[in-house]
Amino acid sequence: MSKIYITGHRNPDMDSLCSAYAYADLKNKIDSNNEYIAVRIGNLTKSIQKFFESIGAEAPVYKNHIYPTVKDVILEPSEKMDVNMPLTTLSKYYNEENPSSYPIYDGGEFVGLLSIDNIALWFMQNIDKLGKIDKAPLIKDVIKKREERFEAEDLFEDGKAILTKSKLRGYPVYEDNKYIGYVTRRCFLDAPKHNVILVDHNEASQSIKGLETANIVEIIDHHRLGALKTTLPIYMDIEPLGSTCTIVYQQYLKHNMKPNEIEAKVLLAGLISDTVILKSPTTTKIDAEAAHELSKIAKVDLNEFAQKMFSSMGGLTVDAANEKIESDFKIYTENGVSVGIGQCEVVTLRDLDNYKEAYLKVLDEVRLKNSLNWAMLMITDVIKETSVLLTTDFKLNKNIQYKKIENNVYDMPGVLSRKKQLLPDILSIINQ
Ligand SMILES: [Mn+2]
Repeated sequence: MSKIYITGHRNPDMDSLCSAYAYADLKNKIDSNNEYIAVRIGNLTKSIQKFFESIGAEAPVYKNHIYPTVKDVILEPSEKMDVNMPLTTLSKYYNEENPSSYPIYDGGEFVGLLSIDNIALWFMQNIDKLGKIDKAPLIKDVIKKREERFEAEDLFEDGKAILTKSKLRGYPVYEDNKYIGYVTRRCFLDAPKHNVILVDHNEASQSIKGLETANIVEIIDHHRLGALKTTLPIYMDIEPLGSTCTIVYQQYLKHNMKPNEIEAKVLLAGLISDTVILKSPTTTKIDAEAAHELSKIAKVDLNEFAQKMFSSMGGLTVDAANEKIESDFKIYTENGVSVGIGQCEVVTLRDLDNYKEAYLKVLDEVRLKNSLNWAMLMITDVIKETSVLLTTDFKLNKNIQYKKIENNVYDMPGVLSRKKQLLPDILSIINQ
């Protein structure tokens, strides 16, 4: 059974988290040959984590990268060899497997790798000293303990480079200070590939680190198609709908599966988050129908559930400025100008004055940190269906068409979508 990771984009939003969660559930139900694991490739705000808990679900687990690691190629023989056994016990294995190293135990505890070099050296030295050898030595007389080791999460390429240069033929591998197996040079002939399904994105630049070393097996998305090459034909479901969760719900229907109550809540959360309670211009009839069917399955009132979700996400506090700006921050480069646009949702903009100054300051720090020319934050009031835009100082600010409230603060009545409304406006300013 192989593992297949399902991930949304970097700086995951609700749609990315929820579609990965629900699609992994569906795939695990319809395909028992593989194990599907929903992951996220960015931080989770505490409020999102709490929201998942409140609906009885567990948010996808964090995964740093998808590069192959040393752990992916470890060996471990089925039979344990003890230091007190005669060396000749191993002859069968050397005859059949020709291992360059062999793990040795002492009463069940791993002690080290016995290498073919240890054995050769022992015989040469003893013949030299004694002239002949009457009796087979015990393994403990021959083995030489070494300090060198790999950690399970060491990258495959790093392990390969180290072992290629090393005098040693094999290294033991440890995880959490516990021996889990060993590797020899032979383990590094071919790099293993992890399998991954991309949801809510399809561009490598927005995806998990190490994607180029992995097999992309499926893409489920509702964004523009970016350039991505695969070696094999893959399954794709890319539709211009309001949320990836809508597409995942349709996948359930295609497979004659009905989401359970928790899955329906998760799908609904992603759907209403991406479509701002079905009000964003990205919303289609299919999204609205899916939302109503899902709220029936989840036994919730759509609007009540949405209010509860958005208010549990919390307002914008000064302390949380970094977290709020960076949790959904997308970087675009156009015509030599790099611009980062964050988006957050609130249930009211009445308290804007309380945190505006602090957010403008942190926004500029985020811009510097990412070496950007320009950074902005779109704060959307999901109840009143309006947004406010904060920007850093930049020469193109003067070309922004939205109504200026004050320096670097703009009113965007009715603007709810970064992708369909704000971004095209900003790109056209850059291209002017
Ligand atoms: Mn989405």
